[in-house]
Amino acid sequence: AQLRALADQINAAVTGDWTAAPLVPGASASGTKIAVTNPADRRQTVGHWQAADSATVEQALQNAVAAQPAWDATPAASRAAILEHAAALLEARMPAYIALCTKEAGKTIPDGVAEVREAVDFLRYYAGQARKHFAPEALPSPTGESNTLQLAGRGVFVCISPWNFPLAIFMGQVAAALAAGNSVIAKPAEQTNLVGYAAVKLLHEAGIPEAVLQFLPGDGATVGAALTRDPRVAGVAFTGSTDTARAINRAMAARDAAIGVLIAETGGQNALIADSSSLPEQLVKDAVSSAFTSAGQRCSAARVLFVQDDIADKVVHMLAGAMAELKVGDPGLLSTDVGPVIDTDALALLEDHAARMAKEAKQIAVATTDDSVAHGSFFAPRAWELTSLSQLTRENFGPALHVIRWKANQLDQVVDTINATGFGLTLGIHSRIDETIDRIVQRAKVGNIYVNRNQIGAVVGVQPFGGQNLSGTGPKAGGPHYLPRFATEKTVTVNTTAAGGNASLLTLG
Ligand code: UN1
Repeated sequence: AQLRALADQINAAVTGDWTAAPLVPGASASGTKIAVTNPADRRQTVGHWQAADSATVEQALQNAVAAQPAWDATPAASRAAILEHAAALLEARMPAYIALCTKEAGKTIPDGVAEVREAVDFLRYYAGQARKHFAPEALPSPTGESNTLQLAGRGVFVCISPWNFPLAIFMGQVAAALAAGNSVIAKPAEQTNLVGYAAVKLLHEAGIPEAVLQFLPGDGATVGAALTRDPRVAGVAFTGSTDTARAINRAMAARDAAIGVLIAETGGQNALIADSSSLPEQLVKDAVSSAFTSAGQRCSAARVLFVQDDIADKVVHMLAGAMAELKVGDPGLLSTDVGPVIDTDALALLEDHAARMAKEAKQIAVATTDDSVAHGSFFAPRAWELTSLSQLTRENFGPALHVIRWKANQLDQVVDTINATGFGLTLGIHSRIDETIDRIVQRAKVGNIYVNRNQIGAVVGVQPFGGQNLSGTGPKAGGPHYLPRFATEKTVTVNTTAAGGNASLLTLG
């Protein structure tokens, strides 16, 4: 009932025409307005956005450089208080932000609730982290001197965010960079400019100065590339594809400037390993949740279920049954389990994959859809049975699950095959044998391991999230090492003797 009341509020919040434009003090508005359509029904215009041109990018960089020292000099506790104020504002306005996530990104209402919740959690978590890490740390101080280690902002940080968590990950990156004393230029994914714009407006209202946090919507080639190759940028936080992370890394390395820092969270080819001791009902429930929640558009989502052959027939049968129950359709309806994929390009890639699977694999199930999906970018959840992981040549970012059987003596080989993809983000394990669980945990080269539960939905501060190798650079978002990576360290040594000179004129070593 509570959720229904919220759904009513959310639908009531969906009015008017949202517009997202660059937020750059001193830049003149220019550029054509581009329509934003609803992924669930492409005939509906949700709002408009305006891309930043190169003069606006240049203005943003100048502003960011000029504004950073004063922001860095603001006590960390004051910066934290502003972020906490933003968290409170966001909590108070949840329905409108959920509505935006639903209309622009096709999020279901439960996903929208989780999205806003996670954004609030990130704001509070990094505020707390700033208070903790920015307190100067006393170091061993021999007689006559005092040594401290202090953190400071690196300078200008660029945050490039994904469309799949347009509010939560956007807010997380920006909050960490701001908390650490950087000025920030935020570039949202092109598919979710409206959500990004609304997030930045909220942070300004909470007290972040407009030149300290600027908003630059635009395409990767114009805006993203111009920012990442600019020597004035000290660091980049990026979440998205591995290929784009590589391009950013190359652009930063080619600059005639100080070596910048790249914090990247990228893709996965996430597996779920189930042995014959696992409980089939629980396994299927968790596999369905991990593979199809958010229409499979989470980098944490399960893509491959490795199931031991003794229970495989039963599990495949139950999986088909569970998938037949999935409701695919309007994300604004509380009864919907699976909404649309983000856009027609994403849909085309998935349809391409389905066409290839039709030739190379055995289809286990396809969820049913009705006429309500005719005008949106919907892909009915599907599962196929493969003979080898090598049949998957890329991350299929959507509701597509693949099943592979394994035999009792092949456990290490299964883990090695998963490691050999080079990705290392999430791994699910379903087993009731402690030795088996320990063996997999020890051998797997992945960032987040989930045992006997679903493998999505890492909670900020509770399950720090992020992968290895092709899946990202670390440190983990929502973990204790993330914020310090946005900062630089200063060791300050002060001579505390009254005379002012060195305590001893003879220095040893
Ligand atoms: C992503 O999809 O980019 O664990 C990250 C989860 C989310 C993070 C997903 N908290 O599913």
